Order: sequence, then C-alpha cells, then structure tokens
Amino acid sequence: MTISTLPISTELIAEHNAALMASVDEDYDALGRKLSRTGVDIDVVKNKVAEFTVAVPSWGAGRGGTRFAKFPIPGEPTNIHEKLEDCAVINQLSQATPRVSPHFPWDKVDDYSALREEAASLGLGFDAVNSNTFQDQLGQAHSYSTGSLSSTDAATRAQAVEHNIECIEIGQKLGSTDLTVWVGDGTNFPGQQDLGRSLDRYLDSAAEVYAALPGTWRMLLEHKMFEPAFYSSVISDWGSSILAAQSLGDKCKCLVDLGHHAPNVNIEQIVARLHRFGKLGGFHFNDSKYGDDDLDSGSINPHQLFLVFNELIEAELHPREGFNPAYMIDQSHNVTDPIESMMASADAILTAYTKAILVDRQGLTAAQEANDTMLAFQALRSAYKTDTSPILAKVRQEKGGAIDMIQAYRTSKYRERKSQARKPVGLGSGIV
Ligand code: LRH
Ligand code: MN
Repeated sequence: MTISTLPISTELIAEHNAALMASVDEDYDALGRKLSRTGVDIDVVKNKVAEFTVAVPSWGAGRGGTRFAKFPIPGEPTNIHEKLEDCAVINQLSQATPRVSPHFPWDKVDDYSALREEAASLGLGFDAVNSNTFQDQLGQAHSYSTGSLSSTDAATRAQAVEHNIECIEIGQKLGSTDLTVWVGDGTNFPGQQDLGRSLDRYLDSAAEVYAALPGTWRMLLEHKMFEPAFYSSVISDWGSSILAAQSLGDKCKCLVDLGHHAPNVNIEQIVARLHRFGKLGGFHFNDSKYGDDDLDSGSINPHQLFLVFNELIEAELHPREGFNPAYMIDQSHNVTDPIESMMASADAILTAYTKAILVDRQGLTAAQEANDTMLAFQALRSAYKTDTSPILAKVRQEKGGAIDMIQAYRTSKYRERKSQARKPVGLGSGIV
C-alpha cells in the first residue's frame, strides 16, 4: 500500500529543518567529539536510535478527562478515522510512532481490512489490540458492574471471554499479533469477594481466551493496583500477573503500565524480574505523581524512565526466550493538545532509550563486581546527564521528520484546519 498524501506538507518540514540544520550539525559534531573521548561512536548510537519506535494509543488522540470533567478542544478527533489522521501527524513529525494501539469497541468499524489499508496509506500499522470489559455497552446482555473475566456469573464471564476473542479476530484483520487484557475487576469492601476464588475464575476465563490465540499471537496481562476498584484488584501487581502468565502458558506475558503501581515502587526492578523469567511482554509508557494519572511520559520522573530503559538495554544484551517487548504509550491528555503531548512523550521515551545506550556497560559491571558503589552510580549518572537531543534531532531530520516537532506542528496550523473541518466534541467526563 503506497502512502498517500500525509497530513503535514513535506515542503513545510523541509523549510523548517533547513532553518535549524546548522545548529543541529554543530551540536551533533560537538557531542560526537565528546562521546568519542570515551570510545563511543555517535553514528553507531544514532543508527540504533533510528530503529526504535513506540506505538501510540488511539484513545490518546482525543482529549481525556477525569471523573469530574473532560474539556474537549476544537478540532479533536471524533472517530478512529480522524484519530488515525492525527496519529499520522505524530509519526510524520517524530518518525518514531508508526503503529497505533486500538481499543474495542471504542474503535469499532464495519470493515477492518479497509481500516488497515487506510492506516497504511497514512504510513501506519496496528500494534496490540485492547479489549474492554470495564464498561457496559448499550444492549449488552450482562453487566460488568461486578466483574468481567472474574465475575461470579458464568454468563458474564462467557460474554467477557467472547469479547476478547472478538478482539483477536479484529486484530488479525488489522495485522496485530498481541492482545492486551486489562480488567477493572476487584472490590471496594473487605469480604465483598473471596480473593482466592475471584482469581481462580479469572484464570479459568483467561485460559479460554489463551486457547483462542492464533499461532504467533501473545496475550499481555496488564496489572493495576487500584481504580476502578479501591480495596482489591484481581490482577493488582506484577506478582499476580507473572503467576497468572506462568499458569496460562508461554504465549502469555506481562505488560507494565508505569502508572499502575503505588508511588515510589521500584518499577525498573519489576522490569528486571519479569525479564529474568521470560515474561516481559510490553509497556504502557506514561508518568504519574500520585495514582494512575496517565501524564505525559517523562514529564514527572524522567530519571525513572531512564532506569527502566537501563534495564531494557541490559535485557537486550542478555535476552531471554521470546524477548520482544511491545512498546506503547498510554496517556490521557486533559490539558494539552494530544498531538503535542504524544510527540513530546515519544521524544522523552527515545531520550531515555538513548541515554541508556550511552551507559558504559563494562565500567558499570566492573564497578558493581568490585562493590565500587560511587563509580557504579556515576556510570549511570554520567550517561543520564548527557544531552542527547542533537542525536534525536538528527535522527528525525534524516528520516524526514521535524527537528523541532512542536514548532513545525504549530506552523502547520493543522489543529486550526481540523477545527474548521471536524464536528465539535460534546462536553462530558471520563477517558473517552
Ligand atoms: C487502565 C488502562 C488500560 C487501558 C485503559 C485505557 O488504566 O491503563 O491500559 O485499557 O487504561
Ligand atoms: Mn494501560
């Protein structure tokens, strides 16, 4: 499928880059000289970074909200077709987000093969599909108000299993190979449900979904400590998730949503543990200060994101069976233009990845084995302190993206044009 006309004119991007190229080259050469002093070839790093991509969530293209309110912006997308167009803008300027992770039934259409072609014409493919058994749909036979895959009601569990299998069938038409399963199942009161039996019901249902996975497909279990349940969640942490994944089978892995942990939990260690047992299946990147805030990646705690990627580079160097994490963003953009937030988030994620590549692994390992704590820490810190933005700008420019994505996006007046073309989104609350 040939890429049709992309949403932002390539002339505008070329003109934008031409004005900034000289300073990028100067900064790139200076960083290159600095890195070569420690035996690092900046072009090798650049070429590795150019291969890294992260998927964007279809539901992140529109304004998100909280239970209190959602404040739409003029020109925000109203359906999957407009969301794909916006995701194409993000990829065109970042050159790092060529896949979209869809959510069903939010992105339901009649013809999924046509949707696949439409996405391809915008230079996009589809990453993991997400099922939704945390909301009731109009005309739905059985409510998920007391649970879905772990519901005490067999007909409700069967309905939830059926929906997940339908998502797999849709995903096959879209070219996906992963199903992400997050359930809101849990309790608000001690005693409301038996904590053991509810997990057993979940495992029985999940086993039926697992049995429906086509050959190469994976099932990614997404744990979450709380919300919408505020006393217990059936798959509340990495422990419950890895035990469930181990009991379900090799094609079942664990997905780490950074916002789904208690404050100050050592998420990079969870990544190392899941990798150690060959169960690291993927990520939902975002940031948070308190709960599942779904804030922009790297906006609150960029050092944690760096430490997560430090573990991922170690994992790449010491791969386990089937090591191929699905890298995806999962955010809710309540106060910014979602396109700007996802471009900035892609940049923050690639920045963390690039800084992690720059860690002197031999020096780090030698210091660790010698219990030279300060040198070991400094091996990470000196990489973290490196300003890698010249490498990322060069990668974007060479791949046809924009050196300064937000400046180029604003120059394009894309959102203003869409606010003329698209019907306004009504007031509301919640995530979509
Ligand atoms: C749950 C979650 C999950 C998605 C939803 C949109 O908090 O992280 O990944 O299904 O957000
Ligand atoms: Mn998530």
